Amino acid sequence: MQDKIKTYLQEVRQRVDLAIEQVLENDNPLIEGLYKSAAYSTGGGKRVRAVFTFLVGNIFNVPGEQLLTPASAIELIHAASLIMDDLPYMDDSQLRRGKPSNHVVFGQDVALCASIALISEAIRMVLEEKDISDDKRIKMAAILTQSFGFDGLAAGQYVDLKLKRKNVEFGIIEYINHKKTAALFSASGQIGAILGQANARQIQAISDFSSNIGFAFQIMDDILDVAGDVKVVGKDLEHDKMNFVKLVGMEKAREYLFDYQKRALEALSVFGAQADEIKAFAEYLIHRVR
Ligand code: GRG
Repeated sequence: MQDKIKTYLQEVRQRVDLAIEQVLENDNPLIEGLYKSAAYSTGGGKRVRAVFTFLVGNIFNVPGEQLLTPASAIELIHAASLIMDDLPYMDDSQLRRGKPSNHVVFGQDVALCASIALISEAIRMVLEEKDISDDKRIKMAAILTQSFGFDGLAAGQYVDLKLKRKNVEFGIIEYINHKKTAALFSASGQIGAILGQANARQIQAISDFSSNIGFAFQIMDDILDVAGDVKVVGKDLEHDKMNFVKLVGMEKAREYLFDYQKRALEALSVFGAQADEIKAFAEYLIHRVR
């Protein structure tokens, strides 16, 4: 099953990479630099959020053509957040996806403009997708916008940046991980569920899976931050502001990782064998090396 999921990841990655390349085609020489900066940071990701949208959509037999645009939009938002996260007044990271961070190459001013343009493009492409009904497009746009604002990335990043290092409560860590990382996973899953016209019970199951696996994904990110190989991980290590491993130790962090994975898998029980691919995906996420 792991080989199958890795092949599927590769397949979706290729489709999403192509869709993003097409959406970032530009014919205005005046803003060529802006597009170059945006394109620079949209390439090279694992595309796990897009794949999750596809996997949820597959449970409900949603055609791939309907999933491609929203899945690509999620990846644009994710790329925008990485550009911002690397800025000197945020995480101050020089390396991302194995190459110099966006602001190192294009400057902070351009990096910020590219990031904003990518978020804008993500919402535009979902709202203008012709093959999806108005109702679903509006719901998806609402989910996407919620994922990066006061209830998502920006909120998580704010608390992470302003967190006092000492006496960190677990509730605060939970908040940061849920908003900074799980929020985009949740949006990815919910979009697949909306396109599949899932019922309330199924939406709840996807939401529970997403928040738990998103949390586990962040713990794994923190583990790689401490114990990964910079050449493989492709970003500055020992750099993240709040690190779960530094806080609870490696052994306990691994316990939490498997505990969140278990909770995520339990949430999928309503789907029976239809969720086997998502289960394999969860396994991949927590055993990844980058
Ligand atoms: C976008 C409006 C807006 C706000 C951004 C900067 C910020 C606010 C939030 C930071 C969010 C952030 C970077 C969280 C880290 C999540 C994470 C674990 C990223 C790594 O994801 P991977 O491993 O990366 O999927 P690739 O490179 O494979 O895509």
